[in-house]
Formats: sequence, structure tokens, C-alpha cells
Amino acid sequence: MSNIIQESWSHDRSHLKPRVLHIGFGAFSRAHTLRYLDDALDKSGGDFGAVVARLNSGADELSALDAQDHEYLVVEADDDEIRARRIGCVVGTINPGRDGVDALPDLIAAKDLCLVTLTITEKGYCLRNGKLDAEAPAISADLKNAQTPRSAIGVLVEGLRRRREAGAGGITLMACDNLPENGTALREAVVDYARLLDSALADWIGENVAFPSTMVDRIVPALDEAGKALIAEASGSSATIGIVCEPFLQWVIEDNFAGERPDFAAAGAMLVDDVRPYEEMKLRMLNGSHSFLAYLGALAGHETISDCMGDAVFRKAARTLMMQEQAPTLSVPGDVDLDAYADALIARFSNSRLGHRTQQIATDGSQKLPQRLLAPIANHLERGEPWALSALGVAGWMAYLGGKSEKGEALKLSDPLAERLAEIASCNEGDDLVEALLKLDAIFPPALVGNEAFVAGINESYRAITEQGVREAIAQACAK
Ligand code: NAI
Ligand code: CS2
Repeated sequence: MSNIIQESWSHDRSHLKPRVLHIGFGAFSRAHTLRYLDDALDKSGGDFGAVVARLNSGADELSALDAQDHEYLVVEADDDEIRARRIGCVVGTINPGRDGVDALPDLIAAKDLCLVTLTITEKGYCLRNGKLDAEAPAISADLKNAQTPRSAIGVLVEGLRRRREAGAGGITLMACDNLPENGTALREAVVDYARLLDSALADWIGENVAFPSTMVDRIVPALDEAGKALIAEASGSSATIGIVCEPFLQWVIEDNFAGERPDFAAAGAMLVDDVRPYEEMKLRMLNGSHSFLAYLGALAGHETISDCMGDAVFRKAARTLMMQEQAPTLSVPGDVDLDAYADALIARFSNSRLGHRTQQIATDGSQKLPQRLLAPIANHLERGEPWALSALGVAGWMAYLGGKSEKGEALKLSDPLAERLAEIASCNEGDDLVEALLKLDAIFPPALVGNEAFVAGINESYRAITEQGVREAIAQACAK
């Protein structure tokens, strides 16, 4: 039996009102966004209770949370220590299937609501090359039924329409997903969508709604059986709702709000004028390395990120990728030590309590590759610097689409473009496969694909993986 340190909120729950709405109550927000909110209430007070929502699924779990008076447990674990923290900032739940399609837009229109936070995954923003994809099925369906929306963007805009009509004033919509300039991306999606319906509404949003960008960080794997057992052990009940995550957490928020907000700074969040340097550092060094390890690790038969860290070839490659191919593309504030950051990432990746599956991180590659691996490659091509490991990461994604590890295990493909990707992977091999995938301009910017060195580099890496095997290909790329 582990020695689990027990902690709980200390704020007065009876003061809380529905002031914050979180859309996308999945693994991450429980351990990060709401964890910060709970801590902000402890440190600084306020009446900022959160209503948590899921759009399309999860009604049963939300009802179970209602039955537990909205309390849940965050278990922060590494190989040295386990802390179980009870969270008390949630005051309600919404699921449109359970509560009706008006529940979310009506809450967004409520005068007391001052902040909407979102963790709806990269694909939830329905973007194509940084702009709203008006042809995405969820968006085109909502544009035809704007007052009964199902997509996140449709719900937000319908809520803002009602808010404007109610004269309830401005509000802040805060994206907390791993997208570059996520606030700008959310604003583009919301304003573009609104403009297709009503240009006066789009103008009102432009003037009254704030969209701060954020860099969010905490490794929170999907809950597995070991995690459930840990939560049961920490709480004494197998019914307790909870999540397991690493101890580390970080939040950098653009200081751009439309009105009141919880005192996130009191809980340790950094409020800054420009999030981009922090976000690029995290998206490239952490997430870029994660994706590299996910595709190549899964191909080599490694089940988790900590398994990859236990393999000297992968461990060395991750550190080399971070410092030789990702750090040189960054421009960070003077007090940020990238060497120390890389060391900390390797230690975080080595946390064997998390069981963070390579195949989980491998999901939605079409949404992740551009910011994680392709942007730094473009930077290297411009500067004439080496990018062999980044190339191997991209080629690893291509090889992963084949659906089998080197040990013959099935590799799951989960991606909004899955059908198209699987079709390409089943009809092509070798250079033809690479060529067919590079034609997907929703992933690969034409300027990059028009660069001969890029195409040659990806081809060479793909051949290295298929001819020499993943580990040998990595070892050779590290030596370049
Ligand atoms: P999850 O799978 O537990 O939850 C995903 C949430 O997004 C669910 O509430 C789901 O209903 C919603 N969702 C999925 N597709 C959607 C769509 N098309 N439209 C609207 N909502 C949709 O995943 P988790 O771990 O909570 O991660 C969610 C996002 O949070 C990630 O994609 C990432 O951008 C961000 N994040 C996650 C971290 C992690 O370690 N888990 C760390 C940092 C950021
Ligand atoms: C991961 C991230 O699933 C993924 O793609 O790279 O969710 C990662 O765990 C977080 O960004 C860590 O903050």
C-alpha cells in the first residue's frame, strides 16, 4: 500500500456561483484548468464556481459527478510520491444530450458567466490551415441549424448571439488546447463562423469578446485500470471520480480578459503579454518529442513513453532532438534555460506511474504534425541546419499508418483524416506512399512540399525506417 498524501480545497464552496464554463471535461481539464481554478479559490477567494460540460458524450459520468456533489480527485503521482487532492470548484454539469441543446448557449448568455475555457482537442476547432473549415461536416451542419448547434464553435456563437441579445456584456473565451496561438485560432473560428450567419454579430464579438492565448502543460494520460485502482486506493472507494497525472503543471496565459476572472496568478499561472515564446517552446520540445516517441516508439514495440525512456537509443534521441533540432528554432525569454527544460522533460517522460501510451499520443497526427514537427523543419531548411531526427518523426508517422509494429502488433489509427490516411497507406508503399501523403495540403504546407530537400529528407528517413528498422534508423540519425 503506497503512502498517499491527502489534500483538499480550503475555500468555502457555499459562496460559489456558475461563473466559469469549461467545455471538454476530459482527462486534462480535471487535472489542470480546474485544478488551477480550485487553487485560485483557495489562495484568493471569489465566487468563481465552474460548470463542466461535454458536448457529445460522457453524460453518465457527468451524472455520476452530480451524484458526488461535484467533488472529484486528482492524483498527482511520480516514482517518488503520490498526492491525492480533492477538487471542490465544480458546481454543475451540462451535456446537451441530457439537458437539451439550449442549456449551453443559455449559460453562455448568463450575465454572471465571465469565462469559458475549452479543452476540446485540436480537431474540435475545425480549422484548416489556421482558418475555419466551413466545409467540416460539424460546421456545415450547424450553419444550417445555427440555433440548435452541436459543434463547439456553433455552441459558442449561438451562446454569444443570445448574450448580445440579453445585453449581458463581454466575456472571455479561453482556448486551452495544444494549438499554436490558440486564442487567435479560436477567435478566427468563432468570428468566421459568426460572419457566415450575421456580420453584426461578428462585429459585436470582435469588440466585446476576449480570446487570450495560453500555453498549458501537464501530462495527463487517459485513465487506465492502474489509474482507477490508484484513485480507489487514495479515496477508499472504487466509485470516486478522478484522474491521475504527473506532479508538474504549468500555465502561461495572455493577459487579455474581457472582464472579471479568477485569480489564476495566485495559483501559480504566469500572466504575460505574449505567450508565443512559451507556447513554441512547449509545442516543439515537449509535444514534438512526444510525437516523435509516439510513432517511432509504437513501431518499435514500446507501449509507453516511460518504456521509450528505458531504451537508451530513444532516450538519447529525445534529448538530441530537443537540444539540437528544437531548441535552436526557439527564441525564449532570457531567464528560460532550455538545457534545464530538456532535462526536466526527460525526467517527466521517465515517470513510470503514468503509463502514458505511445498509441494515445499517436492519435490525431494530422492535427499535430504541423506545429510539432513541420514548423521547426521549415525553420531548419531556411537556415540550412540539420533536421534528421525531425524527419524521422514525420517518416515515423507515415510508417505508423501501415498499422503494424515491427513486432507485428496492431497499431490503432485514430484521426479525423483516418479514412483517407488508411486508404493511402493501403494502396501505396515506399516512395509512392511518401509522395501520396505529402500531397495532403491540410497537413503539409505547399511551400514545404515544394522544397526538394524536404521531400528528399522525408523519403530518406522513411527508407531508413523500413530498410534498417526503427532503432538503427534513430541511432544513425543521432550520429549525423
Ligand atoms: P480527453 O479525450 O480525455 O478529452 C477530450 C475532450 O474533448 C472530451 O471532453 C471530448 O468530449 C472533447 N472533444 C473531443 N473531440 C471533440 C470535438 N470534435 N468537438 C468538441 N469536443 C470534442 O482528452 P484530454 O486528455 O482531456 O485532452 C484534451 C486536449 O487537452 C488535448 O487534445 C490537448 O489539446 C489538451 N492537452 C492535453 C494534455 C494531456 O496531457 N492530456 C496536456 C496539455 C493539453
Ligand atoms: C501529448 C500531450 O497527447 C499528446 O499529444 O503530447 O497531450 C501532452 O501530454 C501534453 O501536451 C503535456 O502537457
